[in-house]
Amino acid sequence: RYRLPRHALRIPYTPPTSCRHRTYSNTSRLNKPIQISEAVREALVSKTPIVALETAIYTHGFPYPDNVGLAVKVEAAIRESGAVPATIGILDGIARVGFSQPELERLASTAGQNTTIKVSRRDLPFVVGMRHITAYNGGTTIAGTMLLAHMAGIKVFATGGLGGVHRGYPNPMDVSADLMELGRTNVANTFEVLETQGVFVGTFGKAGAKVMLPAFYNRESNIISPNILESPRDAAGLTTIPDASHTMGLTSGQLFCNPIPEEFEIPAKDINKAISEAVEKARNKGVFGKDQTPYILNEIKEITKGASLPANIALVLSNARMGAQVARELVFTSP
Ligand code: PSU
Ligand code: MN
Repeated sequence: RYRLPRHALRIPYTPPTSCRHRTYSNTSRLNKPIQISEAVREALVSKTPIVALETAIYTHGFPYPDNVGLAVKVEAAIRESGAVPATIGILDGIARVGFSQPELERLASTAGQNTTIKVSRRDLPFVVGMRHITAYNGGTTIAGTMLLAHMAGIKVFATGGLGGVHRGYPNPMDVSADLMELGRTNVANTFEVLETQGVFVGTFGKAGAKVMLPAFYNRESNIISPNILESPRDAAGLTTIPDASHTMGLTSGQLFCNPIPEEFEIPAKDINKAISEAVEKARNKGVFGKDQTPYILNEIKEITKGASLPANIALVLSNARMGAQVARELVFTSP
């Protein structure tokens, strides 16, 4: 198979016609590695509230075709809440900030293909650098998405599940890059699952009440939330800190936790049993690293006979709406 010499990546070069169809993607080598959609650009320029969204949840966290439906619904929820969605992911080897609906449907429908990669911080240079050779598609994880959102100047990001410290740590020593990214990139987030350090963490709830950090499929974990946010405005007030903290040299993110809507909660004893079984099965099968969460999510779906999906959808939509409200407050309160 023809391979492009490494140095050729740096100079304009058109391959001979004879090998073009076999070895080159239809993506021009002169295409910019990062592209921001017209809608997101306009929103940035006009200071319209924007919410960034990840795509690994579609390519690696949800089965097809539910993932396509979810992708479309999440964007709609953000628009209905008065903000502009900026879905972030890799399409044909290009890091995209903002997708059209057909593009979004196309990316989600490539879930499961071996040229569709789960893209965290470490994978970005690979998928983007290889774009002249192989047109990879990719769902960006929270870490990958935060990095690109920050680059584009987007301050609020909504999602479902944050990567964490896998059970059994330090054996295996598997800690998601999501947690490291929150430590160094100042983008605000609404999430569910949570193990973190060095980052502001607050949970939406009533001041004075005992507010627990939410678990994923149910509203309460057994950890008390270090802070309470009474409203999206509280969260926005905190998010303006990045501007101040920038001058102080602080570049960390903030994590705003939003418990799953009550009516979609799965009782802790049921879901914890499913999670333990799924984790156990992953371990026995030797599934590790980036494959672990997708495998476990799929097992939980099987064990709960599909009941985990509506819960997951509900919490993501609820977070999207909350993210939009925070982004709106941020626009109103920012200088
Ligand atoms: N948890 C979920 N659903 C998901 C993910 C986590 O309930 O889709 C995805 C997110 O994209 C998250 C990523 O950023 O998994 C974390 O993967 P890793 O542990 O490989 O960093
Ligand atoms: Mn992980």
